[in-house]
Parts: sequence; C-alpha cells; structure tokens
Amino acid sequence: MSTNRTFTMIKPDAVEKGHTGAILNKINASGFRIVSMKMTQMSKRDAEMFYEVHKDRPFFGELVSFMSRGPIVAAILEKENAVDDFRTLIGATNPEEAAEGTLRKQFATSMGENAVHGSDSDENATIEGDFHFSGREIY
Ligand code: FUP
Repeated sequence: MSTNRTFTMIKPDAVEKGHTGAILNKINASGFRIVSMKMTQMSKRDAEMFYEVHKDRPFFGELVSFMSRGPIVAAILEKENAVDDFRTLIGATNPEEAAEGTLRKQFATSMGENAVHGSDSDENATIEGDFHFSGREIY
C-alpha cells in the first residue's frame, strides 16, 4: 500500500553551502507538503545505523563520516506517489548523470556529496521517518 509519504534529508554539503532554503522552495513548488521537519546532526553511530544496508560497501566509511560531519535537515513529505515523484525530483545518485532540473543536478557536487536523500520505497520511507521523528512530530 502506498503511504503517499517519503523521507528526505538535505545533506551536510548542501546545508554547509546555504542551499537549504532553495531546496525547500523547490520541494514545495513541486507539490510536496512538509509534514515533519528538523535540523539535526547525526552521530557516526546514527549514520551507521541509518545506512546499515550499505555496511559492506567500499564507500561505507566515507558515507558515515560525511553524513555525520555537520547538520542536516530531515523531513517527511506528503504527496500522491511521493516516493517515486521525489526520486524523480532529486535525480540520479551521481550528479553527472542527474537530469536537468533535478536537485542533484543543481546542488550536488559528487556521488558521495550529493546534496539530498530520498527514500527508495514506501517501506523505507516509514523506517527512515521513524528513525528521525516521533509520532508527536508528524503533522
Ligand atoms: P540514493 O538512493 O540515490 O541516495 O543512492 P544509494 O542508496 O545507492 O546510496 C546512498 C548513498 O551512498 C548515496 F547518496 C551516496 C553514497 N554512495 C557513494 O558514495 N558511492 C556509491 O558508489 C554509491 C552510493
């Protein structure tokens, strides 16, 4: 069953560069409603848990260091077909392959530092949203 919700993080690279406002604007303008949002910093342990599925990949250490090096903006977004539509809005993992008009095309600098996260399934959207927000923080 589709939940019509997805989970996103504006990653440390984009927050550091002051892109938070522009990214949120584009998210709103693309029809997503923000139902939860916070600025927060993940510890290394948080990042290891969040990305556990990648723990055996060669880039895991770098990914954990990057995602915990500074604040992120975490949010739950609502829209019909939210997961797929948001993946389209952010673009390919590698910004060199990201389509024109996507968030990663505009704001990402590399495969590792790619500005924005978007859940890849309804199931993961729920797991990832629950990782960052309690029920009382979802509106
Ligand atoms: P995405 O779903 O597009 O965020 O990409 P993945 O879930 O495959 O990867 C999660 C994060 O791991 C990416 F955002 C960046 C990082 N990564 C790398 O650094 N190198 C890779 O080869 C693949 C992913």
